[in-house]
Amino acid sequence: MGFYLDKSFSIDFGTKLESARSLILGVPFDSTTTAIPGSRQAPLRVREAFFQKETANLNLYDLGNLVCVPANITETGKRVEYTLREIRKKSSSPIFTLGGEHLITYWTTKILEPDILFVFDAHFDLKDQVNGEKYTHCTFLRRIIEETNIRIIVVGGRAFDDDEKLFVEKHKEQLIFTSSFEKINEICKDKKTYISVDVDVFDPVFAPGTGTPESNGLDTRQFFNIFENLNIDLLGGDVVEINPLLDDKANRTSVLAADVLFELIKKSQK
Ligand SMILES: [Mn+2]
Repeated sequence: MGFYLDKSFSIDFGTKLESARSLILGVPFDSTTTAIPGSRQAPLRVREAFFQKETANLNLYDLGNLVCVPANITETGKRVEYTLREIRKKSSSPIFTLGGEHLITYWTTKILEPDILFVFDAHFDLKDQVNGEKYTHCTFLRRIIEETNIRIIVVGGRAFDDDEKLFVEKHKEQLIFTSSFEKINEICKDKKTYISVDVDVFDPVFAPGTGTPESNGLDTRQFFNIFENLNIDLLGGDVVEINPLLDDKANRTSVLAADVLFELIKKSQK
């Protein structure tokens, strides 16, 4: 293992892959980004912020960054899938991915095979294609619904077109919109769950550093309140769409993403 992993910017937590209880993987890929690219810079910036967190009581291992192929969706996808399969041979611990763009979730869930995919996102990401391309950060959730039986829970969705709305109407069994943690806990009971957090779920006041911001989003208290009350069995997750090139001087969005990652990892070690 290791051919597609670059350890140059990984954090040394003093642990071993085989014995760690949670794993971190960076996937610096942003080639299908429709508005403003730059999320490939995020794994580095978010790690910088994460390094400041109180991780002493956590048992985690940083795998480094996947070596992506810019502008090559197919090859990058193959590498993500191959690498995750190789990691799985050595560890069954939950894997948390730092994007990069949201298409990454399509690849990671394909290998990790959760029962439930729980998505925080301003966008539905249910478009059929973007200028003819089927696999993009605007279409990934539609592909997952078409290709798998994974049940999807969406929190924070507020940006969509008529076609996406129609798709939602047709897939009400598989695709659930709710922000009630009681309902979410009920759906996730005894199921393997994967949580994907697109930082544009937050209001741009809290997360300005993202490529496709949408006003009227969640505030941090609303988000962490849902999060704290979740009682779920996590097999992995991701934090995506952070664009450090659009962030403020305090790296506000990367700091928030590091906080989200921290909470995900804590939840996986309960
Ligand atoms: Mn989004």
